[in-house]
Amino acid sequence: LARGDRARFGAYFNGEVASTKENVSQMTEQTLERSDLGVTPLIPEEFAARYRQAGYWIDQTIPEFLLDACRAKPHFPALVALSHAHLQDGKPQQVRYSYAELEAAGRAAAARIAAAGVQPGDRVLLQLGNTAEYLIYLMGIFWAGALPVFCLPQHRTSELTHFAARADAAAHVYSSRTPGTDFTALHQDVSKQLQAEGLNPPVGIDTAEPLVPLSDEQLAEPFVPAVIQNTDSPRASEQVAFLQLSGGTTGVSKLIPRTHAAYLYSVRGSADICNLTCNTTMLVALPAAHNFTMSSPGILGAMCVQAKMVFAADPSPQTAFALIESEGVTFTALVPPLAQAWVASAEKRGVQLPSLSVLQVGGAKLAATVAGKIESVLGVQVQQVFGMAEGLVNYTRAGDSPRIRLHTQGRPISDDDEILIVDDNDQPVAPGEVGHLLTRGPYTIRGYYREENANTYSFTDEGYYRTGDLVRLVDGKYLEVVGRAKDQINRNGEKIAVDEIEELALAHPDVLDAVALGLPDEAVGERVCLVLVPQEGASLGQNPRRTMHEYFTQKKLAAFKIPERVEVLKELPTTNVGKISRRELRARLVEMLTE
Ligand code: AMP
Ligand code: DBH
Repeated sequence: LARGDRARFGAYFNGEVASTKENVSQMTEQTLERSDLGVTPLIPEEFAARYRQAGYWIDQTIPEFLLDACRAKPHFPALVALSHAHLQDGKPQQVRYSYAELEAAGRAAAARIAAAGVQPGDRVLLQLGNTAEYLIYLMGIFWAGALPVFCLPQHRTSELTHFAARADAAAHVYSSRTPGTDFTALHQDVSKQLQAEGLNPPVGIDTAEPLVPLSDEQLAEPFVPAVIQNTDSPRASEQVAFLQLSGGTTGVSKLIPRTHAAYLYSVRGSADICNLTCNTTMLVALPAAHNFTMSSPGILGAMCVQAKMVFAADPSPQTAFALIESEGVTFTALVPPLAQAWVASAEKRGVQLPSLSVLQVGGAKLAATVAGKIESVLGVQVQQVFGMAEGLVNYTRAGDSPRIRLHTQGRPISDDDEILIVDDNDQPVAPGEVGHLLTRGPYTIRGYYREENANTYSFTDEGYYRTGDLVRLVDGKYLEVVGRAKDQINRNGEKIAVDEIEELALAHPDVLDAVALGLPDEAVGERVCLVLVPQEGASLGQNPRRTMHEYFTQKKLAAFKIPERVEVLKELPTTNVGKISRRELRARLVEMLTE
């Protein structure tokens, strides 16, 4: 590793102005003097010392963890998935990898990524569906010493340009065989957009192109993954390992800097709570890049114990039930609307899933009635998972009573996860009362990546993360999520910040005012609804929904964020005299529109 690279990446986290791209456009809106600009800040040493002492943080990086995982039981089955680099009759072929084969493929991917010019410490946009290449290139990025930025396949130019600029991404990993979208064109569009902003575009890496396998001699060579120093911390394991996305409470998704040691603690803790073993067969049906799918216990949890992973190309009951049967799946995870769809489909078709023992549900609130049906209809135990990419993850446990399992969202992984439930003035509410959930602990971040402004209101002075969730304590230790104070729409577990939608809508020449809101929906949890007030004398056409759909598509926004219902009003209803609270207004409109 060249000294210069280290300094270059270090600069992001220390707030110095060092990199070439750093100085240009976009980022100059931020004050670059603050010493905590990057990680803002890392967990303070007094806490870090405690977490090391308790054995939560061990001196292992994710690249080392991945290598150890592959070498612990090399001949065990690791992965069954579709591959875009291996075709059969022109279609993605199902491939199988043992852990040793996974290591070989991951090292070939690392070689390709390095050959593309990616340097240790660089950030790489990873934008793949649930294919074999997702895991192989994820390992490749880590083993090349780079930091993945977990994008979703649904992201388009609008989001990708933002992430690439914010993370100063060196590469964009995608598949040109992703059905329905031309990713080569998308990559070019993002590059063009970045260039127009005076930024360097990332190099494109198309995973549909087969990897050049390493020779036996190459594989026999000792392999040490590159490790990068990107903060002042002397321990590589306490450096930032990757950037995860937040649904965020305001604006476009923020980047979440997670460190190796803290993240791996949450992974080991999760695998343990979920009783994963090398006999577990895990179906990965939710998008692989989600924090839930990656770590709760998800892909990394499975690798932790050398379990077998089966990737579903989509989470539909048709696809998933067939894989559960053919591969003997024992464990899987869904968001509530999908869990409901599985129950309905199993009921209708009389399907039994005898191999499946646990169905995790998380990402949005699960209704107790649906939780009950999961158990009675599917014959599996439900496990509720209430987590966030910022850190804190709660689980119901196998031994919990049905009352706890069906009606609460569980309790934290760690005894050292600190929970505060407070009122609007940050004062603790009485036990059992509803309040805002604040948290800090051994795997919860203390700040977003390069978001100085957002960090001042997303975190308290004592370093607690303001989750934006309204919760209450049950039996002194379980959390029940009763609502949400943050302005966010939760569609199928995908979080959408309302002001990202509102800001874009307001940029439309015929729009005077706009409020985005989530309307309750059976199929996806919540649908994006946009309430518009047109400019005087302007019209939004015969079909405002179509007008806005075309407009948002032209703005190159991920399709899941595009309003599915558009209402036009002469004026917005006022909430009360004085200051208009948009949140209150939203609540009024939701009430009005769901009547
Ligand atoms: P993010 O910060 O984008 O990772 O999204 C995390 C948010 O998803 C949480 O703060 C909750 O609002 C929501 N969430 C996740 N799991 C659950 C759950 N089991 N029940 C209710 N809300 C959930
Ligand atoms: O919604 C989430 O972000 C989430 C849900 C469950 C999460 O990040 C997690 C578990 O780790």
